[in-house]
Amino acid sequence: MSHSSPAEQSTSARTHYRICPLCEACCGLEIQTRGAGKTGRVVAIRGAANDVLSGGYLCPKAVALKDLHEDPDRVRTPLVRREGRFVPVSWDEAFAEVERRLVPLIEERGRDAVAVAVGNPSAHKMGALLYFSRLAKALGTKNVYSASTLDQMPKQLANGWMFGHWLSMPIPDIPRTQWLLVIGANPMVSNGSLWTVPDFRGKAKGLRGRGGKLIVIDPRRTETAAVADEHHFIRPGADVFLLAGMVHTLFAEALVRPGRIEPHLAGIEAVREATLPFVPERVAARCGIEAGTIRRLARELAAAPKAAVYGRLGTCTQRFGTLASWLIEVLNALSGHLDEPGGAMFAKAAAFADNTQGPPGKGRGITTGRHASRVSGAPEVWGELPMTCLAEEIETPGGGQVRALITVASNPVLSAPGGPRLAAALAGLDFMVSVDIYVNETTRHADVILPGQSPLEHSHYDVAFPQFSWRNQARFSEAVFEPAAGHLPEWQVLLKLAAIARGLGARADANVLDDEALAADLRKHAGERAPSMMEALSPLRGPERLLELALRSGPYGDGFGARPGGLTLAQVRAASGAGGGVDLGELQPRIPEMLRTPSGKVELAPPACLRDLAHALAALDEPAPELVVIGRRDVRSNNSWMHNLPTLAKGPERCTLLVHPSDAAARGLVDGSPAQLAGAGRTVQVIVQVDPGSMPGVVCLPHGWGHGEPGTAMGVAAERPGANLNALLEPSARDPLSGNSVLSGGPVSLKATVPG
Ligand SMILES: Nc1nc2c(c(=O)[nH]1)N[C@H]1C(S)=C(S)[C@@H](COP(=O)(O)OP(=O)(O)OC[C@H]3O[C@@H](n4cnc5c(=O)[nH]c(N)nc54)[C@H](O)[C@@H]3O)O[C@H]1N2
Ligand SMILES: Nc1nc2c(c(=O)[nH]1)N[C@H]1C(S)=C(S)[C@@H](COP(=O)(O)OP(=O)(O)OC[C@H]3O[C@@H](n4cnc5c(=O)[nH]c(N)nc54)[C@H](O)[C@@H]3O)O[C@H]1N2
Ligand code: SF4
Ligand SMILES: [Mo]
Repeated sequence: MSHSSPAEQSTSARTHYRICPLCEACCGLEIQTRGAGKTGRVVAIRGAANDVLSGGYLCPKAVALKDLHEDPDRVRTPLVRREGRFVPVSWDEAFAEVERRLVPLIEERGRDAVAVAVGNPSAHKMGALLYFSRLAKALGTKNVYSASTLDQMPKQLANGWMFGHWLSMPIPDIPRTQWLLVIGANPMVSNGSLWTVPDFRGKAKGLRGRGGKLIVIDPRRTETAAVADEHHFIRPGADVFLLAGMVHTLFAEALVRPGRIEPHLAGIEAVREATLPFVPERVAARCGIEAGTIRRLARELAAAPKAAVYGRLGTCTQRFGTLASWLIEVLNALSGHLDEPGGAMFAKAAAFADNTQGPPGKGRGITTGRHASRVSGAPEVWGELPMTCLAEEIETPGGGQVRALITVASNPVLSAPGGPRLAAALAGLDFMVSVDIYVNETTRHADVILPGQSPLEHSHYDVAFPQFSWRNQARFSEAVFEPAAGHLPEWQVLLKLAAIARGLGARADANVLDDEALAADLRKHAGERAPSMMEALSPLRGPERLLELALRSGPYGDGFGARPGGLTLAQVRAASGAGGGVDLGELQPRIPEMLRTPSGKVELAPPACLRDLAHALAALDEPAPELVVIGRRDVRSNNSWMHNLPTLAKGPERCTLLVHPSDAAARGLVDGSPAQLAGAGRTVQVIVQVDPGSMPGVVCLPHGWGHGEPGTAMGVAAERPGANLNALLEPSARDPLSGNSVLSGGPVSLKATVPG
């Protein structure tokens, strides 16, 4: 294996296996290192060939983990703002500063005066994900915000209503399907979302190789469309009409055949009635898809023995995002493909999945609207308010006004519509804390920055992603490097902040708090068995202890001795340490066992969806703006924070505006033209890239750019700042059911930049 001379083969050369934390594909990596501690270096990063989920696949981002670990701009010590400048301080000083500023603010202004915002990278850090809720609970604030309302809340809400839990997501059983319709997703680039599917390219090739068919619906001829059998442009935001037209066709042409799950479905007749007006001929113009095509897609779906419809970001980030997410699963159910091998199936995760806990087949279901945002009255959804309400909650005086903010791995100044307005609001806060790894567009406004560890410095297990993985599995990653002396893991940082919020003081011991919280949880859920379980878990601490509990009490677990031979953390550790993980097999049918609705049925016709469908019908004939903007992702980028990694930042300019040749010609633009793109009262400078694969009337700019703001410290990113798409999107444009932002189809105008 090693080609180095004996002298170079120091005992410190090692191979580690680590789940990649950079996107939802969760690829297993093989990381070679040399040395330890401060001098520890990553020598090579490859795909782990025997990984049970990803089988050796990786993308260019994984290699940049080395850059991330070594990035000189990554914050490694707590920072406190003194006289306008960040000064490095000890952890004790940083927490003392938080206590000094936060506690009186809560006493004077009340708990809702402190907002908390959590972002995407936390989903890839076991400690951050498992302990964020402890912080939110300790704060006791209504002002909880996250990236979910810039992303997947519509899908969570629709599936929550239909199946009884927020994370019960049907996913295509891609190794067995013969017909796959992908709507508003680009897994060739994103590597899948709410569908953990490393190497989508290989799997799509397999599907087509066995005579199957892949169809893509997208306003851009994407990288995924390029490997598909068919691609249809759709006008941004029109998915609800296409999908309702397909459901209509299934009923009109007597193609509704749910099959095995029929006895478990409620509301079929209500769906039929509600979709009656959505005749394909009536919706075709709004979609930009011919009526004949809409009917044919419905017929092919019904006729295919194994088929699935999958929708993602593009179907969520629109006015009728919840409806689109709902109708996708209605199509799967009515055509007999829901919960069938080769269809849209549910994973069965080894740990942390609510649809494996409690009595099977029935549950409390979900509720929303337990409170509402103060200014816009937006309903709470899964304990959160829409991210785009944060700025107005800071700006608007009155009782409950937000005066302090804690961000955890969140960069809403770039990732949320109305970013520049939010930045101005943040500048006016009384106090702000960021748990983050960079001084960026958002965290530059903080008074205290508490640095997260490098992902190579802590152990990891994916809490969420096995709940939607293409194959059931359990994998654990040990830390690759020891953290620097005294660098607290994020779970301890969050517990310390929680202790301060609860009035226990900055000196509270995170380990003691952790023991207390777990003991209380066990007393509540395990009753008499609590003391013996606590004892059994005692060798572990923090997130690893929660994981051991979840695995052993999970569906494959040893039940703390009740099911000898069942999973324990030690087993998962051992199997993962060798670079494979535990394979738990292909997806299995799970209805009715996985249902957690109060009725014990799949609720095909949630009342709120039926009501909103009437609004969609009323909006069918609204005039279309002349030019709209959509977003895109790039393999070498990830949302807003990986532009500082040299391996990914080099190469061609990535933040370009794709423009159809006819739209470019009409404005006198050519490839490389500088241009002004305006929307929602703001203008940004862009570079035009003429693209015949764009839909006429639709321009496309990636999000997460707009670096180089004063006060940021990301040197590489500032060299090629790019333009902030979210400056041009209207923050009040939301799907009212889920509170999710409309990121797709915002009206814009475009003109050449006049030199001078
Ligand atoms: N217009 C438009 N806007 C979009 C989207 C779109 O498609 N179009 N996509 C949306 C989607 S899907 C999402 S998920 C959001 C993402 O938006 P955010 O949740 O805001 O995530 P990022 O933009 O990736 O910013 C991540 C932040 O976490 C920090 N960070 C990175 N790693 C770590 C770590 O290990 N620990 C800690 N503590 N901090 C870390 C980074 O420095 C950065 O501040 O953007 C959304 N915004
Ligand atoms: N390389 C890379 N990978 C990533 C990320 C990244 O930034 N870079 N981000 C990660 C995150 S946080 C997420 S949430 C996932 C998202 O993963 P995906 O859901 O695959 O999201 P996108 O790649 O943005 O693809 C969305 C598609 O929807 C299309 N679209 C836009 N508007 C509409 C519409 O109205 N209707 C339809 N039908 N389509 C529309 C867009 O053109 C785009 O092709 O990717 C993750 N993976
Ligand atoms: S696709 Fe790339 S970024 Fe995503 S998990 Fe795999 S290696 Fe990491
Ligand atoms: Mo996302």
